[in-house]
Amino acid sequence: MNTLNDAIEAIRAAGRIAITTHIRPDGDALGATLGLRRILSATGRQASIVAMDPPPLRYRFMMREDVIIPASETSSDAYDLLIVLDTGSTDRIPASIRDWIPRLRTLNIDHHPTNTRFADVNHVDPVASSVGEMICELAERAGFAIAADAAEALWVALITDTGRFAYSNTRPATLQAAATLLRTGIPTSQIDDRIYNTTNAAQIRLQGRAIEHLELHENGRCALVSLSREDFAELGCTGEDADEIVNIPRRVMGADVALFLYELQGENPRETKASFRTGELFDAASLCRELGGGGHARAAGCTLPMPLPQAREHILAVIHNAWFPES
Ligand SMILES: [Mn+2]
Repeated sequence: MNTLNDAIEAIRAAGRIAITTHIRPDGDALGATLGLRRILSATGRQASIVAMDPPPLRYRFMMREDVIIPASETSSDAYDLLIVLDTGSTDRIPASIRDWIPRLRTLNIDHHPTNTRFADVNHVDPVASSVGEMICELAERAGFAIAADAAEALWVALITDTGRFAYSNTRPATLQAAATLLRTGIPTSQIDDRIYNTTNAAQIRLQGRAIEHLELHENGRCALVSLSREDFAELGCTGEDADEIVNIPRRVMGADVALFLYELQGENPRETKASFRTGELFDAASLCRELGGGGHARAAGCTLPMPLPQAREHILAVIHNAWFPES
């Protein structure tokens, strides 16, 4: 039961620690990774970020003296412990270090209910808002200080995974962690501007294209937007420009299933990524797990090995059968 103490023990027993997170890292993955690296370095441990994908542009300001060591420049022998953050299964670990898992002692700190417990020590807390929140709790329990540089990274983890403390995963412990971070004097308003108020014209045009493609299904209870590979190419956009778009169908009143479908760049044959946001009635994580993906009850996703039109038909049929069989 007390996996937090097990996690602290694993960290205490290690002198040379590698930290990584899931591919295509989001705000929580980056914030937790940078935050934990800074906390552990301040305790005198050797802590390195290994094989992490580079941060998307909007999060690049978070990088300070942090160095991402590519797998080609190191090996599993250089560490006593690999900490994998915000990652529910091994297929989400960067491919270049996936084979480190059996070779090295591993600690997984995660909050996905779909977590497969792939590590030696698994500290998994599905009710935690974010791994950032879990790192705050760990630092406090272990007596590790959280300085302002770590607090800034963990703040990003908290606000991005909770929709700035608006989603139902925000709990009293989330705001207590937030209070701990605020006491270090971090510039929260500047951080907010860096992440949320940096849209460019191409991203706004991409949102416009998605809005044009809005569809309603199941008597308005399922709202869907989609973007094809051609939409991205015409507007000069990449998948990175699309990370807020699932919030567009979420805003439709009466839609308790919001869905964003888009074709990934450069994948041949074409693949379609699906992002789900659901209300309390529908468990997006279990539906996405059946489709080969995973995530959280209210926010989950999967990738289907087919072009957008087929993926759209398939997912709408799966949603209908699972959630609206009567209608
Ligand atoms: Mn997360």
